[in-house]
Amino acid sequence: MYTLLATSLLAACPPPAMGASGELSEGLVSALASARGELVRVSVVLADQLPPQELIAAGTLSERRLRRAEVIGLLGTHASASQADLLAELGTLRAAGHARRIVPLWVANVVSVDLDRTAALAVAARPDVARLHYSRPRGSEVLSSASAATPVLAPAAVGGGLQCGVDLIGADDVWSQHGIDGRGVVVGVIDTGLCLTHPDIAGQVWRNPLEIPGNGIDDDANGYIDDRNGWNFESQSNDVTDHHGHGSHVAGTLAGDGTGGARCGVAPGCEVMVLKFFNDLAGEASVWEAMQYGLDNGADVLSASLGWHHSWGPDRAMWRTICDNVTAAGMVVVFAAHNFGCNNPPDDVTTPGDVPTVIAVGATDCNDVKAGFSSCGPSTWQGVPPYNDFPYPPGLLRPSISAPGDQVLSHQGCGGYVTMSGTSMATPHVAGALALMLEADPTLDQYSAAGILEATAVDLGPPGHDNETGAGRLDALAAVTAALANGNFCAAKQNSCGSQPSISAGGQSSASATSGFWIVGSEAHASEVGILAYTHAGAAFPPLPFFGGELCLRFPLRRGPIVSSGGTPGQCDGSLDLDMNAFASGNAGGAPAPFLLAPGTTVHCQWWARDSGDPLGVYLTDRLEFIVGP
Ligand SMILES: [Ca+2]
Ligand SMILES: [Ca+2]
Ligand SMILES: [Ca+2]
Repeated sequence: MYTLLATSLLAACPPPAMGASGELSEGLVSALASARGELVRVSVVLADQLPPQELIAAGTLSERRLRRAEVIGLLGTHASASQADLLAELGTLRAAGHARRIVPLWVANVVSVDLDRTAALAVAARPDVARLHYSRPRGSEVLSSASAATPVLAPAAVGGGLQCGVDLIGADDVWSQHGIDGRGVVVGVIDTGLCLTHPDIAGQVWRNPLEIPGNGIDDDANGYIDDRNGWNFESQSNDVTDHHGHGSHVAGTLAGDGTGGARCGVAPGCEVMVLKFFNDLAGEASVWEAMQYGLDNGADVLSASLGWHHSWGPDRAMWRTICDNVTAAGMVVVFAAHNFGCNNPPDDVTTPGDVPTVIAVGATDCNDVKAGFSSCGPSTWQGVPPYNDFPYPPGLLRPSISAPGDQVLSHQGCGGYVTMSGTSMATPHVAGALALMLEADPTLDQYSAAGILEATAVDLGPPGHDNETGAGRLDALAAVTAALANGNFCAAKQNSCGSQPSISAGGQSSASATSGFWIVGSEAHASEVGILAYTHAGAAFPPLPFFGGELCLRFPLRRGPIVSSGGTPGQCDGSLDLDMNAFASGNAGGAPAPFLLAPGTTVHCQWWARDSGDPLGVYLTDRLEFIVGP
């Protein structure tokens, strides 16, 4: 980094949260130098980013729509207050010819704008600006398809075939066994656009319900005029037509319904929101705005078959902030791991596939062999302020999961089919499976969805989660079956009195409070003891048999302190309770796991307790899930 300014004014300000005031990225310094007065695309990152704790608190709201509205409200209010003065100055610079195309974003506190050198220096001097990043234009290398499309196959040539990837992951079994095809789920696809008239996809294109097309009016007041099916963030228009082919192919794997002969789509009932970020020169900020649009307009899943190699100098911190923010709002975010093989760890997985909250997708073939091009993990965030985590080695395990992505047949443009390879092709298989899962259980939260995907994957390569194929190859049928059972697959064992013990929570989980969050077990046998078992590894599916009951927690397990039930002798009217805030802060005995103090952690727990009237002497409650609050 090249620090441009160190004036006494800046020195008097408190240090901002991210970086030093007025930093120009190295790439921007040289871009401005060679631009000879031309304007270059810049991301102006404001110093005042919303503290993640506030979003995490909103993210603990249990109902998805409430969570989304709350997070959008917090982000929008914060950005509009924080950016007002900067936007006024940019408006003045624009009037003087030093700036154009001002796109303020609220999904994180950042403004995308084209600036010349004069304007860049003026903006960099502002104490409210953390850094200016050069949004270097990239071509099709950001798309994670490894090989060019092979020549078109006539629809007749592909017969009525179910495509091998769709077959292998059991998507067709989901349709036939459960009658689930992704209906009612909106998937935002950030790509090169979509040919809306391909007969296999025409019925699955999302329609903005409140926007009247072609009247020149922003009917739904979302800031975009006539955005009937999505938006083109590169040209800032409603023309989402695909002139490349990549986006149409990806959308076909997600939602193609086989009208033309080949059944390519995993979730042929879902709706595809077309988020076009690409023309010849693609910028990071266009993808950020596309993510913001998806969040604001009701996408349940975001799928993007693209990524920036670290050597291209992406603003990794901003990518992570934005991915974390939309995830806190309840969206499931899926990005390709990209096609850089396994040569340069920890830099083979591109940004934002390297973001911990993102589901990063690697590619396999239809024989469950990892595709050679598929990027291997791990990733590291060491040296990326303000995060500086996941030091390498060992780094962050990547990819999250793999799916068929080698020689995938899907839609060609406006008609027919074509074969393409890449993690680009694997990614929509996962997005489609998520659409199926969200139809199966519309209440499924973003963290559980990711957890179920990984827990139900077919392990490949080295045993367990590895840096080649992640959790293994996607199994859509197993994932949907688990989603259908989510929340009720773990039945409590009946106690010796014939009643059903259960677990519940009261108060507010907090990583900082020293009391006030109780995990309560009911119907406990009198005068017996119980222990709370808990884990941050997620729910076990299928559950493990345990003393006549079901243990529904994935290992490694942790245990709380031993507590006593009270109650009337011989009866099951006792209760077990543990104040988890007190326990986590060290005030309630035992040795709490550090993750209880990490806001945003999803914890699963069950009580097991002595039951002297039971032949096996033990009962287990059902399972409770909570998210650690700030
Ligand atoms: Ca609109
Ligand atoms: Ca309109
Ligand atoms: Ca493995």
